[in-house]
Amino acid sequence: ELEVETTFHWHGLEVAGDVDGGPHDPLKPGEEKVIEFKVTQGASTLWFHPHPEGETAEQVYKGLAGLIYIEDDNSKSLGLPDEYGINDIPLVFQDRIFDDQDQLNYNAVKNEDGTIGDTLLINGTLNPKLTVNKEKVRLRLLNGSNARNFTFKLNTGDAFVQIATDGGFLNEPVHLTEVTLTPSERAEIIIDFSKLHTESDFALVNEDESVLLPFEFSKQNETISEIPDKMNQFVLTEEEKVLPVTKRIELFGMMDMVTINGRKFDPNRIDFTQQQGVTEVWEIYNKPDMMGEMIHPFHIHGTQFKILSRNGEAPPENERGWKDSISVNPDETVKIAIQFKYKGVYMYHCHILEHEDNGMMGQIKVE
Ligand SMILES: [Cu+2]
Repeated sequence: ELEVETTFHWHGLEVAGDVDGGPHDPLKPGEEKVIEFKVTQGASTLWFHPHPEGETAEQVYKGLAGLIYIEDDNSKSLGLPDEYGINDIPLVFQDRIFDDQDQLNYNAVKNEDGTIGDTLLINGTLNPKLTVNKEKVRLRLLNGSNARNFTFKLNTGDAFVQIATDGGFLNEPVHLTEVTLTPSERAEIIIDFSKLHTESDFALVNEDESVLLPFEFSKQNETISEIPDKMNQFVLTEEEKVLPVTKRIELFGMMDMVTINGRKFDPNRIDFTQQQGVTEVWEIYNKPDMMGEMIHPFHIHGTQFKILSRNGEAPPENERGWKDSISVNPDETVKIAIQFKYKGVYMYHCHILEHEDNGMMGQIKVE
């Protein structure tokens, strides 16, 4: 019922290009469409948002985004906290600016380098808080912001456990005191509220200690859940480790001067091709600009990939799992092993949404 064109993109789903909801598949005002696909990947927390050419940032900013849960036999048998809203909590983090009429006015606050808000919404809620039992609680974190990065940590400095990346469970739980998510990245974490050193003023905070989500405790009965030692069978094969680089991606620029491999998006140009089911190694480089430098979160449609290295080093433990988006730091080179299960034309792009809209995007045809 929108007055503008939109598309339905399933971020992280492995589906054929013709149902992926890229800018080639607009739905016009008043049109209806049935989009069908079969889910053929493992348990994970994915999301959906529109992807119309040049208009993605505004539509996401105004609220068109949500989570998708995939469950499977493995996720149901692990014994992880899984009571929705009780000890399995979806948390979508988005920053916004409200005008003096308390409205979202995207065009008044739009920044070509990524719109940053002064007000945090979690699941669309202002001043949120979360009431939990003193038990293990699973938080499914999505950075759904247009451009802001978040570093999640506890104000007490306590550790927590990361159990899943963008595309599924890690093999083993990873103990951390903070986790950074750039736009579109997800992490599932478990906080053990029965082992805390404090009773009050407990909160999830950002890198600068600003409160993101305060916790309160209820007096209900807790569930005893364990975090298993082994959760998945993610493998980096010997073959994948020695494959030559066959595709190079260079991210460059700021504001509306952003490019990939020196070019802006052209819907009529296919930038790369790859064979269905064949693994290739891509090298992604964030080339610093004389004017400045910034992290670009890089996303590829229609697949989940594996990080081989960051600047030649093995990725951190909490990135040794399926990914569909990666933060690429200035002057950093990231190598990934990637294959596509299905055919079609897919986008790859910077997930700072204004950079995407400004043409920091390319197309790969899988044949
Ligand atoms: Cu960017």
